[in-house]
Amino acid sequence: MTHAEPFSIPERALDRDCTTLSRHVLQQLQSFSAEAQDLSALMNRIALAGKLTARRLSRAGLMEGVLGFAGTENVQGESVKKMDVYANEVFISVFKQSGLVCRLASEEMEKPYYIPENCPIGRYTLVYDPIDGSSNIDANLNVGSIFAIRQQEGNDESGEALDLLQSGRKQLAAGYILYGPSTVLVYSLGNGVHAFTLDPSLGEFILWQENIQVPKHGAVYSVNEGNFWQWDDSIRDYTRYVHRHEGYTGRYSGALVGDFHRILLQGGVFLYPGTVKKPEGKLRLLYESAPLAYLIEQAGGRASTGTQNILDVVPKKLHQRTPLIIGSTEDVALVESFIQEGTRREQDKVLT
Ligand code: AHM
Ligand code: MG
Repeated sequence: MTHAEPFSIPERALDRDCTTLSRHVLQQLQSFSAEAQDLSALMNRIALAGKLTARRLSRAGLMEGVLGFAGTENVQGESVKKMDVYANEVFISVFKQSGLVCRLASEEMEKPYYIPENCPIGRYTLVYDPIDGSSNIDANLNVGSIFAIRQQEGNDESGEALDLLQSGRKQLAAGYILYGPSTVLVYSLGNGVHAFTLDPSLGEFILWQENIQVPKHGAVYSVNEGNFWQWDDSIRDYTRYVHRHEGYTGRYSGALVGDFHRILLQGGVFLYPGTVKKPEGKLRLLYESAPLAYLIEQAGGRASTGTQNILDVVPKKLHQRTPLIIGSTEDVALVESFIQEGTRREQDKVLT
């Protein structure tokens, strides 16, 4: 006897198409409370910023003012691309008059941007990197946006946003949007990591994978080996190790979001250690390393500075950089073991 399928294939496809991002957020929070509605609306706004950015990127070569440098430098002395400026403003625009977010802090702004009319009700701060990997834009390669949501604490009358100088454990949610062959949004509200694909014909992010778990180990090591001459001996020793052992493969795209996404799905490790020129590495804690650390922990992986869990690092300033080693537990532990060995050697030298 054959059993009838509970759902026909078209019904299943319809059910899948109806799992939109906003519906998923409400399911995650298991509530229709005002707070849950706010977080759902907030995620929807982030998705809108992602859609606007994806639309502009997809026509980059056909429009004026998309490719190339803006002719300015950001607070960290890096040359700003036109798309950095656009995406930064898109995030601000989507939150104006939303009543949801009081403050936005990004890689492209020295100080947080306030939306005073939202502040009496919108007690959230959005921290974000509008375009991560912007050196890829002019070559039509993948880039991303990274974000985290934090609660605003106190009134911040000084405007210094000192309450943002707390560890990544204070993040209420984090995620990224990857602008690749398709546009993918990955997020967590502290209950697993979930990925959505933008269906351009619907203009909606539709659920693609729920509760993603990173493998304990993967073949990929992802690092800019052009910095070899600038590294500590411990990182050099680690790279020599992977060069000399079977089972490793190098992958580095120049956009953290893309490299992270591959590792989230397939395992492995991404590292951007300190260099001679940038002893704390290149990546910024609040809007690059901490949001991705939140996601990788939710997916069963780890993120480390080499000596400390990224989510435990308390920043001293808004644009603080930190070394980052992130990915599968076993692969992060292997890099850390080389760093510990290096520290032990240094201590031995001091003692002898
Ligand atoms: P950005 O946000 O200004 O683009 O800088 C961050 C990017 C990361 O996406 C990427 O992993 C790294 O910088 C690449 O830097 P490098 O060219 O030094 O390898
Ligand atoms: Mg970045």
